[in-house]
Amino acid sequence: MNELIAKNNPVYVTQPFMPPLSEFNVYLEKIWRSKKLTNNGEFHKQLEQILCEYLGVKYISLFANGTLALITALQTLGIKGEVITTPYSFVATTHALWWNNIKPVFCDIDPDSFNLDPDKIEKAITSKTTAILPVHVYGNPCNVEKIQKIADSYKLKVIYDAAHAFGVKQKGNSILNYGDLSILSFHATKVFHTFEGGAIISHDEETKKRIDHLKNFGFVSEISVIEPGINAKMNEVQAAMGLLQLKYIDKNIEQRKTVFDLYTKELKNINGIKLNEIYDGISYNYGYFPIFVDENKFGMSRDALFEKLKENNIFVRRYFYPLISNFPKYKELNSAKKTNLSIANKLADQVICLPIYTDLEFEYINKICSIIKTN
Ligand code: T4K
Repeated sequence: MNELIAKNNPVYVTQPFMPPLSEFNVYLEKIWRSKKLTNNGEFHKQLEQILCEYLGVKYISLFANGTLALITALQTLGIKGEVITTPYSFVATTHALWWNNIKPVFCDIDPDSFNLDPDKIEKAITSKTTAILPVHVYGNPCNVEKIQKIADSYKLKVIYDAAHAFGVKQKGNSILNYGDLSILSFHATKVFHTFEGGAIISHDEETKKRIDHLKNFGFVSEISVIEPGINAKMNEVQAAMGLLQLKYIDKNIEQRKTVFDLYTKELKNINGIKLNEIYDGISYNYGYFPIFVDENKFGMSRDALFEKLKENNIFVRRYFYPLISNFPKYKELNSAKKTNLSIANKLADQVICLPIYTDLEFEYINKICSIIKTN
């Protein structure tokens, strides 16, 4: 029986940041009084405006969740045919293509950033390709310049799944400013959350308007519906949580960095454990702490380590295992063959994401590291 991490108080891969309830109650009282619960309410409007300023982007449209934002982003640009994407992501990335009747074409990833390898994209382009859907996995920026160059020369659209990349900047510029559109997730497990939630970042007013119509059934006025939109609106309680989260976001990211640095210090020289590299010139959000276990060098398999942590009441996640391309719905696709995705398959078999969140106690981090070290 572990004394430090007790069964009735387990450690999870993440925990949402909960602002003081008294502060949330102030928002709730306003919502109660106004009786405006959803459909572009006051808090919704405020959050869109403040997020634009905080993130350094031109236009943002809030959504009920990140998956609906992804599905709508593809609708907004009228994407059809085939889209090149990464198998190393949460299933929602590929599911969004499926929901739009688009064929996913999987492309292998880069072993250091864990993102789509731009050098392998061109080989996957066919006459049916209309877009590229990369993911900034764990908040690591994709090679946005190279991807844009390929997109420009083949006249393809680029939609970034930036679900993990809230606040990430490259040379001072938001990573969300690249590509035609980017989507965010504000799920409870994310660095910034609104219980459930998401957003699309766009770069011009016309596109922002179109997105806003599409997330509201296609309505452009009380009696006019321009096309079959969906109901993907964020409600006022979600928006209020977002406003409150923003008050604490810088401090929260700073605390996450402390956790990230402590893990890095403890785990950086272990034979058979590879860490997520951090590069100069990038502001990270420290949303995830993936480690990659090379069984031959480490002397224990990833899954054995996963079980050992579990026995100690530490519930980690293997993001992203299984690979999306190995799920029954997608595995028969030509591009899903393991020989086409060797790096993604290898990393998916090695990955464990360790617990990381704002108020994770240092003694727990030390305990987790000592379990890993005494394999
Ligand atoms: N694209 C990418 C690249 C994504 O990663 C995601 C979502 C999306 C798109 C889609 O965005 P959304 O439609 O979700 O907005 C979680 C999340 O459900 C999912 O949002 C996220 N990615 C994915 C990476 O992780 P699970 O199945 O691992 O979540 P769950 O419920 O097992 O939570 C993990 C741990 O977090 C739990 O063990 C305990 C803790 N937890 C969780 C929740 C929900 C809490 O302490 N409180 C909570 O309320 O998928």
